[in-house]
Amino acid sequence: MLSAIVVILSMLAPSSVFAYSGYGLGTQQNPYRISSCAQLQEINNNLSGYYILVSNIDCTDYNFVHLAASSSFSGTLDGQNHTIKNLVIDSSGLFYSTTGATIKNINISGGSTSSSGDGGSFVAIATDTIMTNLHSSMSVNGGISAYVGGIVGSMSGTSSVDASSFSGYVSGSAYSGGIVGAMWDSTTSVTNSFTTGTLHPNGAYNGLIVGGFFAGTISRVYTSGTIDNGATTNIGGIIGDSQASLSNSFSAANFSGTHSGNGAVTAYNVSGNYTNVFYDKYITNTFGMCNIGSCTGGTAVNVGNTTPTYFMNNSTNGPFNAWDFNNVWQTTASYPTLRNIALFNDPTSIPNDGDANNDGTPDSYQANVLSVQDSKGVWSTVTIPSSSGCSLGDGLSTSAISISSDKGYSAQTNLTGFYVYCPTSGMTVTITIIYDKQYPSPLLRYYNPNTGAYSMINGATYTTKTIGGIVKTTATYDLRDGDYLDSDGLANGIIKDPVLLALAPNAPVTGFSISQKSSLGNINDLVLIGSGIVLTVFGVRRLYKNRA
Ligand SMILES: [Ca+2]
Ligand SMILES: [Ca+2]
Repeated sequence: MLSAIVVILSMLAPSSVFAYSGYGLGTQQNPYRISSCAQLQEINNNLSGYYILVSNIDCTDYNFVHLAASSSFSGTLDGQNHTIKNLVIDSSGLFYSTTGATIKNINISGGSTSSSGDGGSFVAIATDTIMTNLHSSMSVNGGISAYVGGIVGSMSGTSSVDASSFSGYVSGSAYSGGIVGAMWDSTTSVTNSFTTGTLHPNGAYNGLIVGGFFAGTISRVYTSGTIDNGATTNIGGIIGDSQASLSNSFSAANFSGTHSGNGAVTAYNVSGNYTNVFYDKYITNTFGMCNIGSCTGGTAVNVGNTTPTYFMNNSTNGPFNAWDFNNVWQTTASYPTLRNIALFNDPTSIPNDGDANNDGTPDSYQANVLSVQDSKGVWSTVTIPSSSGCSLGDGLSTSAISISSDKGYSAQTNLTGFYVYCPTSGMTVTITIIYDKQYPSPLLRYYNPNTGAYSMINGATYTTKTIGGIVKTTATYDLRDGDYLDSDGLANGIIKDPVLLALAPNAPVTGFSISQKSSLGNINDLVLIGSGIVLTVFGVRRLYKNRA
C-alpha cells in the first residue's frame, strides 16, 4: 500500500514541482521561454530544465539573486543571441554552480556582481560545463577574493569556454582573470576568445585571459585589455600562473600606470609551454614574456614601436595563420573580433527604427512584439498585450505548409505566419497587426494550411495609426488556442496563425496571388517564386507602356 502511494506520488511529481510563468515544458523540444528578468530568476525552480531567451531582457531595477546556490544547474540555457541588460546580481554571478550544463549565445551588457569567493559574470564554479558564444561587459567585483573571472570563476572537469569575450571590469586577488579565474583539470579549455576589458588585480598571479592556468588548454585567444593596478606584481598579460599549454595567441595587454614585476604573456611560468605565441613588446610595457621562470616559444613584435599595426586588420601574421577567419574570426581596422558578436545586433530594418509598435521601447526587448517582412518587402508587426504573459515567435520558416490562391480576393501582403506561446492552454489573446502602410478597405484572411482554404477572420476590426509620420493600417482580432484560427487545432498553449491582408472581391488588383498549390514545405520559397512572377508582370507592363 505504502509503495503504491509512493509510486503514484512520484508519477505526479514532475508536473506539480514547477509551475513556470511562461510557456514551456523544460525540454529541448519545448523549452521554457524566458522574456523577463523574473522568468530568468525562475530557473532556480528547475535546475535541470532547458531554457531559451526569446527576447532581449532589461533587468534594470530588478534585484537578481544568483542561481544554483545550493545545488548545481545541470540544464541548458540558450540565449539565442539575445542580450541581458543591466543585470545586477547579489553575488557570485548568474549561476553559482553548474555541473554538466550548457550555457550559450548570451550577451550580458552592463550590470554588476560581487563575490566573496569564486565569481564570474555567468558562472562562479563550472564543472563539466560547455560555455559558448558568451559575452559580458559586466563589473565583476571580486575585491580580495581569489578565483574570479570575467566569464567564469573556476573551471574543472571537461568545462570549456569557446567563442567568447569580456569587455567589462573584473577585480580579484590571486588567480583571477579576464575570462577565467582558474582552470583546474587537463580537460578544461579556453579557445577563440578575447578580452578588451579591465582587470584590477588585488593580488598576484592574475592574467587578462586566465589567472591560475593549472591545467588544460588555451588556444587562439588574445587580449588588448587593461591592467589598471600597478601596486601589485606578478600579473601576466594573458596568464597569471602557467602550468599548461598556450598556443596560437597574442598579448597586447596595456599595463596602465606604473608597473613592475609583470610578464607580457605570463606572470609566473611554473611549467607552461608555448607554441606560436606573440606579444606586443611596446604596448606591454617592455616586460619580458614571463616574469618568473623561463619560457620559450614566444615572439616579441612591435619592439620599439616599429610595427604598431602588426595584429591589426590582418589575418596572416602569426598567430593568425592558425585562426579560422572564414567562420570564427573577422578582421577589423583594429584587432580582430568574433563573427558571432554581430548576431546580437538588432536588425536595422525593423520599421520605426526598431520600435515598430511605437511605444518607446525597442521591440528587441519585447517578446510581445514581432515584426515579419514578407517577400514582397511588406512589414507586418504583430503585437499582443504584454499582460497576457504570452510571447511571439516567427512561424514562417518552420511551417510545413503549402499555399493555394485566395480565390476572389487580391492579396495585399503575403502570409504573415506567427506563433503565440502562452502559459496556459486554451487562452484567448487579442492580436493587433500593424501593416507598414495604409490599405483601402482591408480584409484580414486566415489561411488554413491543413485544408489549403482561406476564410474571413470573424470580428476583425481595422483602423489606421500614424507612426513615424506614416499612416498605417492596423487589424485587430481575437485568437483562441485550439479555435478555428489556430492551425494546430489543439488547446495546447501554442497558437499557429498564418494570415494575410487582402482586398475585397472586385477591388482593384494591386497585388498578386499564387495560382496553384505547391507541395513545397516552406512559405518563403513559394513567396519568392510569387515575387518573381510579380516582377515579371510589372516588367512587361512597363515595357508595354513605354512602347505605347
Ligand atoms: Ca516597441
Ligand atoms: Ca494550439
